[in-house]
Amino acid sequence: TFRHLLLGAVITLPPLAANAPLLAADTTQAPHAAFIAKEVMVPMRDGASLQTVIVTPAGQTGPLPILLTRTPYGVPDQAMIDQESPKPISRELPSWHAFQKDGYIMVYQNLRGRFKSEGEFLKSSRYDENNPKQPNETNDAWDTIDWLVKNIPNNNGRVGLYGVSYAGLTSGMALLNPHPALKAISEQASPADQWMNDDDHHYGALRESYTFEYTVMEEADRNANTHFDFSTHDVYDWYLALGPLTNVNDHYLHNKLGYWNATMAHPDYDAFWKEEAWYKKIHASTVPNLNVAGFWDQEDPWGPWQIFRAAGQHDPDNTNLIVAGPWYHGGWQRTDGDTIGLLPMGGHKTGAEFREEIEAPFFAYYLHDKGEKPTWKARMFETGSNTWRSYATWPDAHVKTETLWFHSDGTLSFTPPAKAETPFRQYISDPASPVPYRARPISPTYPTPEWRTWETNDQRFVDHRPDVLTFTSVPLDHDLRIAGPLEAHLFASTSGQDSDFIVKLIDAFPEKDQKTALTSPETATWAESMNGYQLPIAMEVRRGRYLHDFSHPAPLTPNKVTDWPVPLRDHDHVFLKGHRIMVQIQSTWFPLIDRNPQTWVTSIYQAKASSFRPATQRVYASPQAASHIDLPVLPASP
Ligand code: PG9
Repeated sequence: TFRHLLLGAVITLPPLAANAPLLAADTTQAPHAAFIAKEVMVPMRDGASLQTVIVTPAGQTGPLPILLTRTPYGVPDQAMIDQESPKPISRELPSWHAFQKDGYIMVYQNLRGRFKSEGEFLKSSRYDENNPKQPNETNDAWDTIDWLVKNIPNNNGRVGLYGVSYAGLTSGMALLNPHPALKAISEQASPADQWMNDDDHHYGALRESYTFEYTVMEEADRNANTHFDFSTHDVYDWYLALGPLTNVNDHYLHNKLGYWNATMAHPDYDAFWKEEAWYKKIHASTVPNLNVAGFWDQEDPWGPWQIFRAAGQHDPDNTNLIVAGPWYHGGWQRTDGDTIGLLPMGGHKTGAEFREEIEAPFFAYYLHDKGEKPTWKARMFETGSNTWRSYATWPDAHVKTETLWFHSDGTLSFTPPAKAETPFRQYISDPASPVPYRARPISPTYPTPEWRTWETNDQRFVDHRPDVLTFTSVPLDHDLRIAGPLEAHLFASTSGQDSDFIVKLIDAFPEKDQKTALTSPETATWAESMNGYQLPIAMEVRRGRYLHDFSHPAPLTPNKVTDWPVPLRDHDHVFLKGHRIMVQIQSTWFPLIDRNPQTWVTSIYQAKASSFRPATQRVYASPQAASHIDLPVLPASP
């Protein structure tokens, strides 16, 4: 089998997180309703049929709307369904329960090329409106909806489409040519442009560990979610020993996985990646859409904001909405959301509140004519104050930009830097000893739980490394509320001809923080405390070769001070009085981001080991070269 071709290096395990199987027998609680599940093959326009499960409430009396999810990660086949019978089949995700109060016919489908669905797996968000025969997720959604409304007895002619991540992408892509029966969508954590951000790259810097491991997971075996079997407990060691990226194919994949090959063949933002940027084809709100984003989403934190902004170009009926909260990838579906990592949410169950008070009413309004149309544009669970906020516009009209300036003595303040004797701070970045992106040992991406919450990890694990700069403010004398998009501007140089800068904006908790210290210190370990915690609020990487043109990379001039913008996405957070604002700067983030050789090569993916060299990095804080972060500040909460 193909798995053996990978030098016996791959094992199969049940998947977790956003890519978990969609249905599971509900053995944990007494059935509050019984369902009848049936597997069918739904024909697409090119002749391929897709494996689909229809779950209908037993004893359904009147017509019901259909809620559809389209996934690459597996739905149960008829044999599994029969085995579970007569137990009810229940949706594994908690939102199933919120939806059932209103009543839906739930439909789950495997994408083409996955499990029993025919055709080739696309792993693509291409859509050519001039080629109606093209196999793509927009056309497959259209054909599926058309078949469902014509073939499922007792449906009310209205379809909703929703899902997280890949299933968010397949929901969002239906916006490009919606079937007339499609009345509501909830795109949740959908990627929008896999070169610019989200799963596979951030502004052209490769998400090395994610892209490699995900490609193996989805492409090694069409009938399984496959996990690469690392030979080390700490994958940091494995990726370090791997060396240049050419070794992935030379030693492990042997050119067998199409998406990895395509990624290696297209390092720059060329026609291949531009065609994948499907959200750019959206110019108006075509179908009511509830976009959902997590502030600590470790996979697709960027896409929902782009889809929301694209559809917001023309939205006279306020049908294009966004919800964001303190969630890891899919956390709003999988947990109650009373904490993320160690961070408590002030008694709120943010996930349950989202599902019951926002998501279910949204679909009930558009598919059942129940309740009220949402009057807000954006709903955010603001962290720090731990409060749900409704906004009529995003960002709010009262937002004012305040600039946080870096100082060469390692401080941060709202006062611009004065002339200093040494107007910069510097470090040596060595690709042979890269900064880990989370505390070692680093587990594989899937299926371990650590991956989900790493973006909330305490950054003290790298504080004081000689290749990490830390800038810190004095304790705040008032609450500082930020709500909107942030951007850092470094003025920086490298002694190399290419390099990366990573910016982390951090909320540094006080050493003795009564509010958020754990309530039962007798049972907590020393590490399980928010005292002195360095909580990342925003983190991002920017690669030097693409500073001026994403499509045509160019070498940097060694030691020349360069304006280095680093977008830090949208956030809604209060830095509380007594907390300090902190910024960390580093040039490696491994193995999350592939290493930059720091010498000039035409493609980093073809670089030889000898091209990777240390470089001296400088971050400036002078009146002429004043590194800073622009913060969207709102008047303090009432
Ligand atoms: N982040 C995953 C993914 C989505 C779309 C494309 C590729 C990967 C996921 O969780 O589904």
